[in-house]
Amino acid sequence: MKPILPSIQSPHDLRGLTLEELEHLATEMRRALCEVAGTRTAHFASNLGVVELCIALHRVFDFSRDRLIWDTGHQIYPHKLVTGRFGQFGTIRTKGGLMGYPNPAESDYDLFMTGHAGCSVSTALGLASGDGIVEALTKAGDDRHDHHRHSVAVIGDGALPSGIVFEALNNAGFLKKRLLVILNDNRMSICPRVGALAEYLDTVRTNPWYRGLKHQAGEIIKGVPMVGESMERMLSGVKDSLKATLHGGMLFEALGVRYFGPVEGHSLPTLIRYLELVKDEEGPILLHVLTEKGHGFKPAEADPVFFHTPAPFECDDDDCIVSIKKSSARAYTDVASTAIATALRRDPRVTVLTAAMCQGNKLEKVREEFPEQFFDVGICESHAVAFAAGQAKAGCRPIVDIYSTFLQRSYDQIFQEVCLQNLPVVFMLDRAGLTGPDGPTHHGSYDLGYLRLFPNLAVLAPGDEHDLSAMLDWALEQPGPVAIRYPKTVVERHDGPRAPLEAGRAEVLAEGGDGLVIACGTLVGEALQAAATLRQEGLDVTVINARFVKPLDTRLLLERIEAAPWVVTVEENALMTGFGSAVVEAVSDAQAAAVMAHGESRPLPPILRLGLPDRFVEHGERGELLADLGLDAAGIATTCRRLAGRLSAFP
Ligand SMILES: Cc1ncc(C[n+]2csc(CCOP(=O)(O)OP(=O)(O)O)c2C)c(N)n1
Repeated sequence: MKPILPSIQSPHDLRGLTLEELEHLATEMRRALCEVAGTRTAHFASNLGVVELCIALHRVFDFSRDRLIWDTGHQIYPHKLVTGRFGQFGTIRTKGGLMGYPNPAESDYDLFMTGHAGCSVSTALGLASGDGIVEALTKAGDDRHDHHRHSVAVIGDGALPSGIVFEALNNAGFLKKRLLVILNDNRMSICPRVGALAEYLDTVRTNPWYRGLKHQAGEIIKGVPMVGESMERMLSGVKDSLKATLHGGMLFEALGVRYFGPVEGHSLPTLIRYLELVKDEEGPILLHVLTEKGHGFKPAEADPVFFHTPAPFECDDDDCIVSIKKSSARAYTDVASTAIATALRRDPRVTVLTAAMCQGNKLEKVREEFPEQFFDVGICESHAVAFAAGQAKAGCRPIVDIYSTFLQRSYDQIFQEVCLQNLPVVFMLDRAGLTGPDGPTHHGSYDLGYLRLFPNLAVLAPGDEHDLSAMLDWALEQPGPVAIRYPKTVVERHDGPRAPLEAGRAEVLAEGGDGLVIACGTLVGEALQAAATLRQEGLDVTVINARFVKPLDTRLLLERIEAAPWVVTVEENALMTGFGSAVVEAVSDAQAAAVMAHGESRPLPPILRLGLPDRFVEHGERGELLADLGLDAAGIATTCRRLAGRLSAFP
């Protein structure tokens, strides 16, 4: 058959295709997914699993008007392929290319830029509500609006347990708006799903045709005379048997959301039939679709955890993996997981919590070795933090291991349950800073700002591998909360004598009287490289590894700042509210205090802050992004030369 995918300019082109052609299209889409995943790390198994669902949705609905939200957005690739982006598909997750998540700037078919799980039902319900209001206002005489828009959310069983999903279902059941929630149940989060809801869904899977049987039960009841004890017995018998064998969907029905399914998610005719069936039903509906993560590519079916976002691979004509280009370099995440394992081994009161990121946090070995001290709470970051607070109050020493960007979900629990109580919870913020190809939804750009303002909380950023393990050891000895942030990159170890880690103390790594660079976190390495380049040019700068963002080593920093002709602060965090801001605040406070104490103000050097600008940073390799933002060694050196008035000599 002639290739179909290249001819799909928009989902409207699916309308004219036969079932056989649609099935062929599914095969071509899987091939396109394999080609991309073979060349670069990209979301893969989740996308293979939704190919038929995506085709069926675009066949039955018209999402140029109807609303479609893919929860999280990591399974958006098939949707991109049928919404006019096949030609650019090879650029996905590269700088300047397509995003690996929905992006409204790329297509009107992508409504929200997302990458965090759990919000699809809320936004789809909001769209249904908002569309209802706006349609009522614009309806009079406007025949362009010939049908009410449908609103559809597709959510995985991994994202389903997020608390916000139940907030949305609760609201949907009450509002009774037409809303279709598709539960894409592949029995997997990134790792196998966990939790009581997972067990519930397993029982639902084994109880097919709930709707049909409920209907039958209704028919039986209708045929029984409505009197006497026998009717009561009959009703309670029906109720019990419904409970025993048909309780699939009860959870949703109790919330006022009608449940349909489960249905086979790789059969196009079945999916199309069911979508047609539920399309025009009134009120909120949940259609339970069973899919297989990695479907259609045997290695991914066999190991969906690895193939969630695999390293680039090569396969032969029989789809057998021939080679995998895995990096052997140690990353900060490896160092953190080793340090966590050591802490768990040393003290049985130490626990570690992950919110469905066991694989990303490289905690698989910890999970195996310390099953009693390891907790995967599912994609429920707010719960994770409040749960850790409870454990800490009970006398444990919990470590909350959550990516910087996802910890944003727990803001209020960090404030109330942890900091306000001054409980000894340790936060390990992985992926703090630019995460690279995932882009704006995943960059850990804000944690220094959102953490450093809480009383009681110490905030640390390791300057290298050596710092990270020492910081965890230090944190576990503190009586209050501590946050440690580290990026998604390979580790470095700085040469030369190192100062031992001490509370609130920075360390000087290079000495020079021509200028001062105060670096926070792993950009210390770039700052040291910049200093080495500048030294060759005759410019000697001091480099400080800040280590503590809070409490700041104000004594050392102020002493050095006062002596320096100019100062540069460097961080991989939003400038506003970040580390550099903390330094400037400290300097300003010290100056005001000196004026008040002695009536004199000392002249201070200019302080230039390097960090993330006040805009969302696009996707690209971390190195490319750092270079663009002037945060790599070359960029830091250029800034130093400018401040030193040496730019003309070294352009
Ligand atoms: C708030 C939040 N926490 C964690 C993640 C990381 N994450 C991305 S996809 C995923 C698994 C989602 O599972 P599911 O919803 O079942 O989708 P599937 O990949 O199985 O299709 C997780 C944990 C995230 N994107 N957002």
